[in-house]
Amino acid sequence: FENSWNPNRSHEKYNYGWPFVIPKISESAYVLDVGCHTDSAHGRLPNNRVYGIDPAGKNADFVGTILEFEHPEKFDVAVSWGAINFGSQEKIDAEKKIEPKDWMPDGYRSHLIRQISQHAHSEIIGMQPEGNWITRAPSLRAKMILLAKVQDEAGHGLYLYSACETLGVTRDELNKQLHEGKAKYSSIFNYPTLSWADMGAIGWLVDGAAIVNQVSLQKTSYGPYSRGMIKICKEESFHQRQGYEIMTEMANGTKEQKKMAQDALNRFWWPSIMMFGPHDSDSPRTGNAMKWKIKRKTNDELRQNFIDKTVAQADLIGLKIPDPDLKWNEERGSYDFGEIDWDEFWNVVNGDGPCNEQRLNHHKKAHDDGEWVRDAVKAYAKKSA
Ligand code: FAQ
Repeated sequence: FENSWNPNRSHEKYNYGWPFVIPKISESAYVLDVGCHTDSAHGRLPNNRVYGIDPAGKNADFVGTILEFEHPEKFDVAVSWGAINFGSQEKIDAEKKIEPKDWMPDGYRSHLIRQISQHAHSEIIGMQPEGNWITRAPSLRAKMILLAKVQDEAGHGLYLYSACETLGVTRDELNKQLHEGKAKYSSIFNYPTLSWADMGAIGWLVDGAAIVNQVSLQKTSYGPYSRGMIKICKEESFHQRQGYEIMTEMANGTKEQKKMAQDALNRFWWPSIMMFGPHDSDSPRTGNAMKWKIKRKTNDELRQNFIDKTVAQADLIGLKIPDPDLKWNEERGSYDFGEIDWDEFWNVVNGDGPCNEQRLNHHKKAHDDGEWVRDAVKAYAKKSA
């Protein structure tokens, strides 16, 4: 508590900092200062009767928590200015979560808005490649599972948009950024899904990669993002298994089915390992992200972790990872792997992937087609207010 106090706080920055609140307090008011610490509001309200309480306040009128506090008189006003002091680097270092109303550096806020919104857009755009196969699933069981999975992705998008909105940005603004090409979404969703085996490859590899990344994000320093990740990871594990089940069945099926499974692995392997982003040495965002504990592992650490896990899974079902340089490195205790085609990665990130245009147009159309629903909801809310 004492260690995370930020002495350089600036009340001027906040709507409820004392320079804005004090003029609103009448001089005849009896004021309770909750969390007065060592400098209660006495000095700032020289004409008022002020009573300060604080469990750690050596000079408080009452040393203890508000739950223990009893007082014979009634107060006219209660002020509490303590909470805004805890959004410091020390707090992050101490692994305490930053919550929406805490003070945070502008850079931390905008970094989070960027990352969380791009993550949300990925979940939503990510519904399209799999949505493509719902009507063509090979059995009712497969159709129900795929439908549930795609629906889960919509839910993930919504948790993430909500987490992002706690940072002071609106959903409309986020959609606008996506439609104008200012916000990115994961490169992986710009590849086409050509066969049913691609549903297996996406669940196994894409959700598998997403889990590796998101498990580490469960420990991210921003509370709402971290809590969202915990729930999302539970669902992603099911997604990864449904994909691996499809791959296992196809790999053990007819010759043609095994060929389809191998072809899906061949097409999705490299884009999946690109999902983790550029090498650390070429990743401009990693420095701040690690300092602020937004990211808990770097792009290369996560990529390596994913590859090390996945190779054995491919072996188990008799499929071959399409990388001639993939080799166990005894010394590192990890797999060495071949060079990623970074030209392809940046082309896709910058809008020139096989399906970028199609994905974005589809999103815009769905958004426009849904306008009447948003209007109806607003009209109903107005009527019932
Ligand atoms: N695609 O400096 P860095 C899912 C951009 S999982 C597109 O390394 P950072 C589940 C990056 O934004 C997929 N752009 O950046 C699912 C930055 O551009 P900016 C979503 C990429 O942020 C499964 C620039 O390159 N998961 O959806 C990519 O430190 C199946 C420089 O890069 C997340 O978003 C890329 N692959 O690291 C759904 C996880 N990589 O913004 C449906 C959260 C990099 O400066 C079906 N995000 N860029 O203009 C993260 O962990 C990070 O943001 C990274 C990138 C690792 C993606």
